[in-house]
Amino acid sequence: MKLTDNILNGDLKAAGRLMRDMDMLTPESREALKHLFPHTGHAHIVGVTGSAGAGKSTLIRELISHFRKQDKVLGVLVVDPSSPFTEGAVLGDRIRMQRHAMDENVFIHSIATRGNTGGLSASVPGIVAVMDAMGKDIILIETVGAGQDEMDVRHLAHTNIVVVTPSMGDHMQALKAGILETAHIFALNKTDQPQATATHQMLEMIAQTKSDASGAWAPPVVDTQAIHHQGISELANQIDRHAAFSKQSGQQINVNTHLHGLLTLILREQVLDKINLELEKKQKWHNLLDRMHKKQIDPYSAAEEILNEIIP
Ligand SMILES: Nc1nc2c(ncn2[C@@H]2O[C@H](COP(=O)(O)OP(=O)(O)OP(=O)(O)O)[C@@H](O)[C@H]2O)c(=O)[nH]1
Ligand SMILES: [Mg+2]
Repeated sequence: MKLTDNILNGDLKAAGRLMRDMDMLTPESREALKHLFPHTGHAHIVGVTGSAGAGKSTLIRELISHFRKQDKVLGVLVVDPSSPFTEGAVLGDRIRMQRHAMDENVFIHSIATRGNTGGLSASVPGIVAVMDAMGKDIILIETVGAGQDEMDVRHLAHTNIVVVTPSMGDHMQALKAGILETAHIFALNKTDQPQATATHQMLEMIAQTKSDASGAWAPPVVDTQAIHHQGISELANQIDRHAAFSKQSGQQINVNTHLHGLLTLILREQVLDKINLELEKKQKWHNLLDRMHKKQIDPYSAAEEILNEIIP
């Protein structure tokens, strides 16, 4: 396949085009992915999650500088949150990362979340796979984590960094249940701000309870000041440490979680596509609604009827 050959030979424009096509889930882009999949599996995928403005983009910029010094090639995917507070974040992220915009060893791509399919854009796994097939050593995925959707981008990553700020200390209990659950590394950013020490201690406590539960990996808490270039090597070291840990024999957990996340996202999207196709058959819906109105059928049976047609 010409397109995939071009991508494998380092054609950045072709890669960018395929990633944009994937947003529309064209049949061609699916075919391309089938060809690219055998070439994936090299990259270490790192999720960088945290609330809006926590410093994710600045941290990623600093990490890129760090890893470039080691001659690693990188991919960055910025998943734009649909939150009105962070509108324009893609532009902002590009500006914050622009120091790397001219470096052809750093491939930066941004996408918008698609509201109507319930969270994460289904093109995310595909885009990550393309970057992986391109030969990237590390792929960083920036996303605002709500911690609600279990099919979150974090399930695609081998290593999840949760970025926390000192001011979030007060909300830690609420956070604990969701977003903190999947953390492999905590980056406590903006430690130049008040309450950094208290928040650090709180995170250590959460990390301890987590390590008790799983036994194998205790999430380290790394203090950073992204704008002052502080704590970056320590954060990068912890990423390397966790990468080595998850590659150890018998430690396939993260790899399987990654594949599980990948497959679930694709399946979910394809089923939703089929449901949306069904939704377009207006007459049929009209009939069902009519039958529901007349109490000839209940909504559960109606849903079952539709599902049985989609997945016989
Ligand atoms: N004081 C302080 N400010 C920081 C630090 N790191 C980042 N910032 C600032 O925090 C603001 C948000 O940083 P970003 O890197 O854009 O944060 P983000 O998490 O990517 O934000 P969104 O993508 O909008 O969710 C910017 O004004 C940064 O300059 C830090 O260590 N200390
Ligand atoms: Mg950002």
